[in-house]
Amino acid sequence: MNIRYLFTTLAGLLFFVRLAAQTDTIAPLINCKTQTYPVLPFCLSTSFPAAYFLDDFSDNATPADSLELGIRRVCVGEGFPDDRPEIMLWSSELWQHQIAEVWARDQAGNTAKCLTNIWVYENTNSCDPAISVYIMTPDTQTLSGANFHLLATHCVLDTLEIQEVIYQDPPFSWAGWWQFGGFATSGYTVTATASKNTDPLNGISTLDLVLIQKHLLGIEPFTSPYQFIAADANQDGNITSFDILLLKQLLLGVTNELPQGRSWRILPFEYVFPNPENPLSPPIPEQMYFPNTVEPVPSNFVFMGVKIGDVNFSADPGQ
Ligand SMILES: [Ca+2]
Ligand SMILES: [Ca+2]
Ligand SMILES: [Ca+2]
Repeated sequence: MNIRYLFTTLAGLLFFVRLAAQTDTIAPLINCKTQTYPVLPFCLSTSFPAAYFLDDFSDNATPADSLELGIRRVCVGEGFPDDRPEIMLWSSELWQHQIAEVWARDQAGNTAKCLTNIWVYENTNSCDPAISVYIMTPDTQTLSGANFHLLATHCVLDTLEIQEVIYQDPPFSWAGWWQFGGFATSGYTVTATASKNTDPLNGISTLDLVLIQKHLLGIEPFTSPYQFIAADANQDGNITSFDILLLKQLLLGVTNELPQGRSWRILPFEYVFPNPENPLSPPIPEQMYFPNTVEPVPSNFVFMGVKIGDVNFSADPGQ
């Protein structure tokens, strides 16, 4: 075989390889691991590269190490996940089932994907619970004995529901946070509410009725938006003499509950009143809502609890 023959053959091969690359219409081959158990070091949220979740991947024209890989959770996007070569797995997802799609793209732009089941794992058995609930009162005390309800829906995974009575220790401190075990929130739409409907008379005295009257007459207007919420006994968004009448009937024992059977109104702690002149308008939100969560994962649910009728915040939050 002479040198010239070898050169011609190589040139011919190169030509065909290049032609094949230019006309490549064949998608990459990609095989996901069916199940993976990525371990979070030191319980910390950690990124994992797409390749971690693959058994193998190849292409007819593009070398494997030049294939572009991407990963994202199911239900949160379409097409190749640009700028997502890794997936962040959160400490709040420990022990929970996630599904992600892993993608490969060759140099001609052909794509393929596969699905992988992920169980986020840790091997020290010492990770703290990742989800916390805290309910504060307007005078920064800790509300105890409220019902916490969390509903998380997903397009593929089962609906998750948590319903618990939360007991917290006063006074206000991190120790007062009520915590429960890991809970997958990524890719879910999450609604969280809290309610407490015991002891409707808690904190209500004739002094509260006098204070509402003085506010109505403009003698001593409320200074806190939570006083407005407390004064609206029938929860209709207005403070009127009818609210005073309802509270008076409760004090006199004519009735033994507040309208809608409620004792406390519990709203997201971070709610900013858009209209300080009238905090009751627009209507106050009474749930925390996170649509199709990807990141950051909601893991701390902080509420403000206002005792209906108690405008000077004298109610016992442990009662
Ligand atoms: Ca190809
Ligand atoms: Ca009212
Ligand atoms: Ca009071």
